[in-house]
Amino acid sequence: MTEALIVIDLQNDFCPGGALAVAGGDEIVSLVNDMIGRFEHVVLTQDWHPKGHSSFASQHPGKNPFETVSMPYGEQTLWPDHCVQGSEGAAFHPGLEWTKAELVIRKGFRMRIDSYSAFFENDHKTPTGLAGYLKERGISQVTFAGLATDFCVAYSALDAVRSGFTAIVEMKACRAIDLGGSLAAMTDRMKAAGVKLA
Ligand code: VGL
Ligand code: ZN
Repeated sequence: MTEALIVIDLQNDFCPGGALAVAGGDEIVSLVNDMIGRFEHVVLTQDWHPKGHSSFASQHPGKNPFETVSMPYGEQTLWPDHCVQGSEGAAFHPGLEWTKAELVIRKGFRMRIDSYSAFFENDHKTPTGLAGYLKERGISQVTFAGLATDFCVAYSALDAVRSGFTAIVEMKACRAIDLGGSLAAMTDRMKAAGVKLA
């Protein structure tokens, strides 16, 4: 069995002081660095939106961040402008030891669709290419850490199982946004799908 660590969106905008700060987001950096040291294969994801992305509340007159809109692919939560391509907010946390990463997979770069999962965009159909990459390399088990537990980590773990991988989430190396009970709801969904919560 070959395994990989997938570090989700450990970027400035998701850490305290950032545009979409996750409480305690920066607290996981040293734990994640330890994990990077232990794993042979490391993949990072980077939320990477063009300016004016359709997931930004600023693009929906009358709407505020954390409200939802109906998109052709389903309901979409609206966010403050964050992780704009090339910005400081989109950069990895300065303490993250990212040099060992074999792949950085960027997501959310299509204007009209968001992508929480590292595997599929929010239509749950358009692949990012990550499953093919891992399979071609013989990787069958993936462990997740990063931000946010209840959005990009959870959707990635669910899609990993759906794509045929064994998926583990290292909960202490994740932090949640927790919007309207989303942490409990997504934790239940992960358990029901067979994601292992470590
Ligand atoms: C994320 C909301 C919007 C995440 C990304 O990384 O969990 N959440 N974009
Ligand atoms: Zn985003």
